[in-house]
Amino acid sequence: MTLMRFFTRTRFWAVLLPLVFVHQALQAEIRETSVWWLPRNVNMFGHEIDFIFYVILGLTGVTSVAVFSVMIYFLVKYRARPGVPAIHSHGNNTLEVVWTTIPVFIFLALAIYGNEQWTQMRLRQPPADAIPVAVVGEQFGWNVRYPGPDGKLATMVASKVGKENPFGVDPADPAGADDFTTYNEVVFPVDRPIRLYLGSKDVIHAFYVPEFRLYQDMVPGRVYDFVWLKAEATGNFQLACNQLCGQGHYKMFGKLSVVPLAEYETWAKGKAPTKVSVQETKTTAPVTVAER
Ligand SMILES: [Cu+2]
Repeated sequence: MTLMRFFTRTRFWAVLLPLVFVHQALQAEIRETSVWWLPRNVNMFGHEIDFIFYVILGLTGVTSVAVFSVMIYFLVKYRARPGVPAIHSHGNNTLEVVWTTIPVFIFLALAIYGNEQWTQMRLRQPPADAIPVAVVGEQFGWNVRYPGPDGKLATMVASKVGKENPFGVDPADPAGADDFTTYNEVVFPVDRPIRLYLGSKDVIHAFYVPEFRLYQDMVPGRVYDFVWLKAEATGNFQLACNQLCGQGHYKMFGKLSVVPLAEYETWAKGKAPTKVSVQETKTTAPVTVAER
């Protein structure tokens, strides 16, 4: 009774409802599209992931409606009534076999399909024209390394990743001489495969972009070189860390843009270190440190 009075007589709703609306407005601010449903998908692999999501949602949705309908019907129909004797059921073998066999085949189909999609996403070699991009998480931001005109990234060695060398590269590596780095700024060209090299400087972080349907934990001491993607549409997204990685976790996010190839090339040219600055970097600081 006291609880009822709280809901009906206090200003509970007057306080709660505006909060709900403010929360939704903030959500809309954070997400580019679709506050109520899945964010839009812009990755090549996302179609299959969304497909299996809808299949599972449909199966479990139909099943739960059916189960609850039968349950409520039986609750009412077989309720205790004076003078009506109880029915003692000892099971039904046919029913048992049917409702065990059908789910077995459904789960098998889901497992086989899911396994095949995972193979495509993570076990297949990325296409040869994929642009390599290294992303290394740290408390609390993203170090990003792009190849220069040679299209090659310096080799990343997990054991060399550290405070002063976020990408774990050898400063003498010729492939890395023209690499350039950004901080909390990621730009990908549309319709071009991107091969990621993911790592962490300190604690576990996670590369997570809902619009790419892509999630990968980054455990320190490893380089993840098997994650790749291909964006099919342009747009601005957020690369937000999805592992609680410390007190500043909430602010660990980078701007991620997918742009036309020409725009990407212009952007990269503007970032690429000139020959002179590479020489300077080599003599003054042997290790490339990400820009702040
Ligand atoms: Cu993090």
